[in-house]
Amino acid sequence: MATASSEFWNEKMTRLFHLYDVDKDGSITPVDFEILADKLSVIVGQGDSSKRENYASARKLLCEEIMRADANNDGKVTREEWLDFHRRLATELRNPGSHPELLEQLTRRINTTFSMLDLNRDGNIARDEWVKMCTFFGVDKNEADKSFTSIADGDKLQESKAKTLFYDYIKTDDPNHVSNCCLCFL
Ligand SMILES: [Ca+2]
Ligand SMILES: [Ca+2]
Ligand SMILES: [Ca+2]
Repeated sequence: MATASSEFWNEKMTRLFHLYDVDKDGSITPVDFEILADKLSVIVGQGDSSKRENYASARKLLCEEIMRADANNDGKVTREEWLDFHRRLATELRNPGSHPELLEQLTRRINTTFSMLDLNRDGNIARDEWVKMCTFFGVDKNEADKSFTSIADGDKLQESKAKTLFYDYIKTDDPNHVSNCCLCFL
């Protein structure tokens, strides 16, 4: 618990909070997801209807998983609720067993995130998919490219490796951990 609350970890999770608080009103609500989804749909492409449907349901699922952090059920996730929620997730990841339902929830969220990131749905993340999504969330293009090189095997990031990085991102309080480049995806 102490390790999951390190200054670095708090900062990392706060950054993630601000990323989701798209309208910058100080809390995460379903409205933020609407705005985010509208912007993201440009990247995802509106080509065919099955793609659109998949994307819409992924987005709904992700919103549901994130809104679980709303401990007092007032429809808003405050920064405190967000940090509390992720502290519980990190603790469960470090010592699995006490709250298996938390792991199930996080797994659903991570699966959804992966499927949204895998734009062409071929089961792995290509360099251009990674860079596109990173730059969408404001990461410098060269930085994104460099981080991809450090985590991928050549020009592909396999599904299992990507998901391990996502779990590590929530779990680790090590400022030098390779998973820290996943900041935009959870
Ligand atoms: Ca908001
Ligand atoms: Ca709340
Ligand atoms: Ca792909």
